[in-house]
Amino acid sequence: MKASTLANGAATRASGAKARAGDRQGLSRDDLRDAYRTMLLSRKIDDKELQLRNQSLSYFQISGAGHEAVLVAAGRQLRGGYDWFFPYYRDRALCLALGMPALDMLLAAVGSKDDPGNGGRQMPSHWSSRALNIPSQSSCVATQCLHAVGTAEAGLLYERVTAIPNREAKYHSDQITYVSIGDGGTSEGEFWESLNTACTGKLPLLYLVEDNGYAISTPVEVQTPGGDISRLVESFPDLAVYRCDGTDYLESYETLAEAIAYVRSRRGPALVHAHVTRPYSHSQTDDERWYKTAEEREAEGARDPLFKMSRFLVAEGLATQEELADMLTSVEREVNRAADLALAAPKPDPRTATAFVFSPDIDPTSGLFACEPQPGESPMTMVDSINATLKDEMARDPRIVVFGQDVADATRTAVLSNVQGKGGVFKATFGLQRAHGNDRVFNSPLAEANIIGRGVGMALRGLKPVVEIQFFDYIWPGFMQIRNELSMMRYRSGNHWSCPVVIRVPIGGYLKGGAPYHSQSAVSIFAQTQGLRVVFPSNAQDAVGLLRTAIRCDDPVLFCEHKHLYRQTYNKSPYPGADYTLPFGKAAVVRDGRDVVVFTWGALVQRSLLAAQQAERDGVSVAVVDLRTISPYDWETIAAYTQRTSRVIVAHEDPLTCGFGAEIAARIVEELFDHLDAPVKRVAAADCPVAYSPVLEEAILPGSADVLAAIRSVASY
Ligand SMILES: Cc1ncc(C[n+]2csc(CCOP(=O)(O)OP(=O)(O)O)c2C)c(N)n1
Ligand SMILES: [Mg+2]
Repeated sequence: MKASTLANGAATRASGAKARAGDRQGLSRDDLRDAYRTMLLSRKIDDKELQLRNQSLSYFQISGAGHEAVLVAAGRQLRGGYDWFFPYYRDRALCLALGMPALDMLLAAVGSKDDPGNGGRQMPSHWSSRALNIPSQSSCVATQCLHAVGTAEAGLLYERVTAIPNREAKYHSDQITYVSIGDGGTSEGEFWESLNTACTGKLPLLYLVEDNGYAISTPVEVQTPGGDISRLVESFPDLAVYRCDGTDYLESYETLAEAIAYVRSRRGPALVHAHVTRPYSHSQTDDERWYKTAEEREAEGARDPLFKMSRFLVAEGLATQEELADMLTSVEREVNRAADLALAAPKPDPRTATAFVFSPDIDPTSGLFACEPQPGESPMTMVDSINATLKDEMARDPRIVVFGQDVADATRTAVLSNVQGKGGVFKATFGLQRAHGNDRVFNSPLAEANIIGRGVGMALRGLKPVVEIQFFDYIWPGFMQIRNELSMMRYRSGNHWSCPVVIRVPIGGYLKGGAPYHSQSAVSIFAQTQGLRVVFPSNAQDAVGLLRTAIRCDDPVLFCEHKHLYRQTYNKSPYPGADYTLPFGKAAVVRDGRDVVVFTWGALVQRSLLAAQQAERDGVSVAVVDLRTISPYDWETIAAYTQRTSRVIVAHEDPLTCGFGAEIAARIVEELFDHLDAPVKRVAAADCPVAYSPVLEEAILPGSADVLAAIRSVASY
């Protein structure tokens, strides 16, 4: 019996369909036997991987055992290479049903270079296939939900932004995005952040919650109040919620058919809550007997999807015991053959270990990005220059989308003709929505992971998100997405996938009243994030050139915009033209000198210049070098000026300890010790947060007096 209710306008279905005799959802004998064979194949690959693991021929195993029925039911109704997929690590059976060969899975298990998804870089069962539209999966539970939102939105954007070249080839009007997650994973904020946007945007997104009752050893009642995730999400508007016994193939098939039809017809997102089992413990390092009783395990065993399906096939006269035994033999033969091939396949060349941290195709440090400015008439502030650059780039490339908190002129477009418009708390995005429309410039919810995770999903499908995080101080909820997804995608997939998102972020102090949560600077944390470019302009012209390079290059970029520098007069410059770019990793010698060099960036550039002018009056000739980008940084110029002056200062706004100055100083000492006449000196913020009172702020943040003191100290050493 099937119950159907309405909650907040959303169809909420508690599917109670059972595999009834004669009720086969229109599935033929061959359909059902094929489905069973795929379930069996999934289980036997798990068994083979466990064997390889025990023989130390593979290095990690996590099984899809117990989840096979609902996943084959999904995989046989979704379309690989047509729909988009963000599968959980248990989704082996889904991937097989979509068409992923057993060999590909085993190549991943043995860490072969021929692993076509991840090139031997990511763990097995972390699915990836360009042909099937499965972007490489990380190991973080729940981050994928936001990527799924982004790819679902990307389809709608390709549909609506008619200026995108060749857009018809990039979407289908009935295409859907599938994302799956475990009961434990639904506790993560990113799951809920994704539901918000899936529902507000009525996105064509299908969630499958594979509820096996445990997250490693932690039972579902710890994760979910009431222990029932579908009950919790029933109140989300436009979300169709379904439940099924995910160990029952026919019931799963019927439920997914309804959910998929709902999503394909663009009525909104759907969530299927499937109850499954997990007979092989969490992974090969876990033993569920440590926390499950024998009775519980026995009851689970009776619900094993393979056991149930084989019994059904025989009971219905769809297969004989002998035929099932033959099927098992043929599956085992297929798996053994694939394993032999995988074991014989080449391993990665150790010399490739550091390849693909960044794009091998577009090098933002190259001369291609060097050009002469074509200065306009009047000087512009840094924030206006950023605004003009965004406008020009959006006009040039219709794939660019801009979103973040308060970046739109007005979300409610009806009011646009009566109001001035917001355009960002610093007005960096002012007028972009008016100029380029609300499909391309829009406000996000107040959720930083949502912004970056959606950007990842859109970029995976070839859009160019240029997102804003309102304040650097609040970037941290998005740090998981930056560190583990954005910056890792290309590397972990062996260059099969990339997500070159630009994150613009107002940063820094000197605001008189910014306090601990509007003054932070901690670029070294991002410089330590491999795969991410970190850019930090100090003046209007550089901001234009570096932002344009950030947008046109193929790597993820953290673009730091110093709030205090947004509207100074000393760093204004005429707009250098709609094609002005600056290569990354090329410092600017903003002041030449012979005796001492200050390597710096951001707000410390001007402070160092003032200190250098003062030192000059004392007879010390000081060079000031603005690094402009931190990752990559310009070692060539650092080395040249270290050799030229032999007395080095690194000045920055990050706190002293573990600031990027430590890295530069260490490298100078390591490689250029013989050229030094004095210890390398660092000028930095005190090792404490930035306090509210201007008196305290001044004591904490480095100023020109601090730089001058350092100059005097190294000059007289
Ligand atoms: C963000 C994050 N935290 C912790 C982990 C470690 N971890 C891996 S799987 C797992 C349990 C997940 O449980 P569930 O979502 O129910 O999926 P299941 O393994 O039961 O299928 C944990 C805690 C992780 N991978 N990601
Ligand atoms: Mg679980």
